[in-house]
Amino acid sequence: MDPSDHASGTEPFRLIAPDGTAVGETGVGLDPEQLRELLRQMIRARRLDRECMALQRQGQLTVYPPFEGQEAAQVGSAFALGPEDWAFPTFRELAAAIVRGVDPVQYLWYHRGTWHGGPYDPRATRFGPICVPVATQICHAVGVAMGLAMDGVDACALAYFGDGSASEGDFHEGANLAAVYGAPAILFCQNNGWAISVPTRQQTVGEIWKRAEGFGMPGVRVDGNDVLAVYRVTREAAERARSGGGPTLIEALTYRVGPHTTADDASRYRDDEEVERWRTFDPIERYRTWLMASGHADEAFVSGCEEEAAAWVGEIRGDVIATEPPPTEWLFDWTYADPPALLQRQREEALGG
Ligand SMILES: Cc1ncc(C[n+]2csc(CCOP(=O)(O)OP(=O)(O)O)c2C)c(N)n1
Ligand SMILES: [Mg+2]
Repeated sequence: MDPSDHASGTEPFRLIAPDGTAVGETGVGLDPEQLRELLRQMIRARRLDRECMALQRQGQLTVYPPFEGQEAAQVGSAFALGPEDWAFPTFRELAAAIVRGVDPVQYLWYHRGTWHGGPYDPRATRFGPICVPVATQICHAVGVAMGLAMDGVDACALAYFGDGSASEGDFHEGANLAAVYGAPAILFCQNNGWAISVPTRQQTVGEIWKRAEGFGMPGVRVDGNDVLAVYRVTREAAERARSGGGPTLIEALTYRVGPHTTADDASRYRDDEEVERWRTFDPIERYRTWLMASGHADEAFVSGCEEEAAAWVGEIRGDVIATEPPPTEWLFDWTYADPPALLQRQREEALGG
């Protein structure tokens, strides 16, 4: 691997090698149906991600940040959380969102511009609002984790963030606070090599997972394209958090094969060769190979997943396009229990009443 690569340095924890062969204890406590479900969710996620790119190009979404290549990191981690646990996403966690049960049509209202910031109810699935200001959601997750502990709730809160976000003050403040208070938090960094056009090696000299020691919490580097390994380290972190063992920092090494967003031309700052090399570490292909070789799935199962995903995405597409703009009064309805006079006046003006 190129020494300047964001995945150089410490070998990550891995259970399945890029060629699909087992290199560790793959018995992670999931039954065959759950093992198949991991593949099904990754296939659905990729199909939906590609459809979102197409919807944006067709003018149906305003802007969209694709996650292709990061399916294992998102599906494996979200799958490891229990129903009472919380997850706080960035703007690139649609795969994690669907695993948590967020309605993808409601999620995509954000990218359609029909409504702002988190149109789904975050409490229903314990999945926080889409968060564009990078790293702020880390503090939200740590705050919620501290609240869960104070309320005596047997649950944890996971914050998703990227390699670039790990340079923000919010990361350091959130991580330190979580460690000092022993908060049941998981700081889950998807190191995908880039923060828009800035490579990871220009963000940090050391390895992100190693910062855990300085904060005083366990840290782990995992192969983010190995869904079983991601599942296992996240589940361990969640169990530790819920049993009073405090926070964990996880660095999942992965790669975004697409552009930063549909507003970005990645060919201006990175080589095609790098993308092609990472395509050979494809998370879905790796897991499919292992799952079939281990006898837990066959061709019929895989093609069934693909057909089901195509039909599911077709419905989402129709529902997204059919979405009417929400009523104007909603703009004024959700901030104040008792709206101040100025807002009342604006509401009357906007509604023409
Ligand atoms: C506070 C803040 N600063 C800058 C930006 C512009 N911005 C959007 S995404 C991004 C890079 C994020 O990189 P990373 O954390 O690695 O996440 P990735 O996009 O790779 O998933 C930046 C700088 C922002 N949204 N918020
Ligand atoms: Mg990044």
